[in-house]
Amino acid sequence: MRTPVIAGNWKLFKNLSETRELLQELAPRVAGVSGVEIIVAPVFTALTTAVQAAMGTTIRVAAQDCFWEEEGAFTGEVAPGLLKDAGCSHVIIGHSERRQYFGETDATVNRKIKAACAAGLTVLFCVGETLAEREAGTTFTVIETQLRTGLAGVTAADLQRLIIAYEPVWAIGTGKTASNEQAQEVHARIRTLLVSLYDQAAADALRILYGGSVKPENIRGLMGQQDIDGALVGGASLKADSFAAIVRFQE
Ligand code: G2H
Repeated sequence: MRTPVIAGNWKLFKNLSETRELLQELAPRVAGVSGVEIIVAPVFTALTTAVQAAMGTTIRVAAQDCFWEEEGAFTGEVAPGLLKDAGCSHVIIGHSERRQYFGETDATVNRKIKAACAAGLTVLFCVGETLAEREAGTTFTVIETQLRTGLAGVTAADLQRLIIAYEPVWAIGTGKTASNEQAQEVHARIRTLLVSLYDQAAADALRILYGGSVKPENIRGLMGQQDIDGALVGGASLKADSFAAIVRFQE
């Protein structure tokens, strides 16, 4: 009942010609796939190139971050409305790399989510625990805080513009994937929390993606879990063959 989402986070890779090339390679490989939402998130400078290259395909374009104000003296920032204007439909907010290297906090994530929803973007809201937090047994408390703070003031109507991505930090770019069961356990806990924050229907409708070393080899097992509704893919989204194989997980 929840349409799966496969999103490629290209991080700081691919210039303009590489962006065009990757989308040209990807488009025929995913043409004809139905019932899966396909998203790619290139760097800011390549967003309009990606939007143009994806025209006429079912591939949608996301930014990797945004600011919470629409305009003003904020040197270096990009407003959600400008992303919409550039043709983006989605934006990733709260990725662990932003939290780890760029001072992103649950409070700034919250402001960004509300601004992005107000601008009409769909948000891929990332949460996840570090290895130290998992080993200390605080995985769920960390994720609960990220969710409660990140979603503060986010209305039930806004929630329809949200996709959550659970990305255990220890599984990102490390080649270590959470086991299907480890991921499912957290996804189920996230959905239960959403029931208490909103209601059962809203929680049932919301897509929760898994992210962290997703590859063609592990996507089927992950997608076989009841509460895993898709994937946020980093490394394996940088090659058309591997990303297309992930998109085509049902075949
Ligand atoms: C997690 C993921 C994409 P990777 O950051 O968001 O990257 O698949 O390379 O672990």
